[in-house]
Amino acid sequence: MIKIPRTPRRRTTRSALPSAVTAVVAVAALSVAATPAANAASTLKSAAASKGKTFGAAVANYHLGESQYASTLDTEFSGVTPENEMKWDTTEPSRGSFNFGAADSIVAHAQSHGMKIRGHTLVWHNQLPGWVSGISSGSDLNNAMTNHIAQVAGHYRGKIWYWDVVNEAFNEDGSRRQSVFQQRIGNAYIENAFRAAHSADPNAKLCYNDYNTDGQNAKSNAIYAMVQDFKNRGVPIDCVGFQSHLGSNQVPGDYQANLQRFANLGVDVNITELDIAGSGQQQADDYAKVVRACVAVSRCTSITTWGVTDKYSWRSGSTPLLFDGNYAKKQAYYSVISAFGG
Ligand code: G2I
Repeated sequence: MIKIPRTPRRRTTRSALPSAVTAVVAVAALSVAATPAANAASTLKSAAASKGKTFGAAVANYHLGESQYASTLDTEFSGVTPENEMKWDTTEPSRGSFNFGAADSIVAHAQSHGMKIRGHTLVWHNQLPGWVSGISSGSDLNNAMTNHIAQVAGHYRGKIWYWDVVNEAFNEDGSRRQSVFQQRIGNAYIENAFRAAHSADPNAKLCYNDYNTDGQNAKSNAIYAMVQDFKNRGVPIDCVGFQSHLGSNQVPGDYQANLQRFANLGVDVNITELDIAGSGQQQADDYAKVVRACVAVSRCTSITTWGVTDKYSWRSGSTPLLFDGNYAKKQAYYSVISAFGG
């Protein structure tokens, strides 16, 4: 804490101060004037930590060599999600042949900087290699799926905080997406995947992750029913991920209530892929709403933005992140800090 001496009353006192001291006092007084909460949290991760939360970012391994990218990540974020590197097309491009190089690099970077890791994602209809889609028998596909989970989650055993075990398995109307897994294996594929993940890494927390689930609607209701059923039957599920890819001024009014109703089922809730289109005050307000909701829900343990900088966002035209293309902090950055109470 910097103590600011009281303003000297007498001119003689002031001129007696060495000029270096005068300069320090002047700079301190200026910074106090500019930022009233001079000692409050000054990074995303410290602001989140003050409320017991982790603040993460999706990371692409091939950007880690860019110094501004890595230094922004290392300074501001306490969690990491590999953006593509743990997906099936990368980790098992042909059956039984595994490739962990890029994901291992991200994991090593995260571990050396004390960041928590969200594994993403074991079972998804997208970024799926052709050999998986080509399997015609349900039992063979189930074997391929559970083996994939055993190998990938097994490789990272003990290193993953949360795994997105199954991603985007529902349609907007609450019906099951007709993925190859759904078509060949049927409804049971989701619980089979969770059981396989639990065997492979018993200490990782296991999540179901989806988008357009940010308020109460047909899709989030269907997921809610599934989680309730899993908890009743002892299927190992620990968490629900809310991607929260949002448009401008579209945070649902019941965002917090929706997180809370899932938490009340006995699972953690994570905001897993947050990005909000827009700029300026509107974007800042939208981000603040999401952060305040997470702060208000004790089982909301982490917020992850889907990228570090607008420059590399999957929807960079919407400038949806907290750092602009030059890594400058945006208005939304400051509103996130203050929504955490910083
Ligand atoms: O689509 C946004 C996200 C929705 N939820 C699941 C997330 O896993 C998903 O992430 C995005 C990545 O941000 C993109 O980077 O998933 C996309 C694929 O569905 C990723 O895009 C892919 C491109 O389609 C490929 O052409 C490219 O080779 O990224 C690959 C690696 O740069």
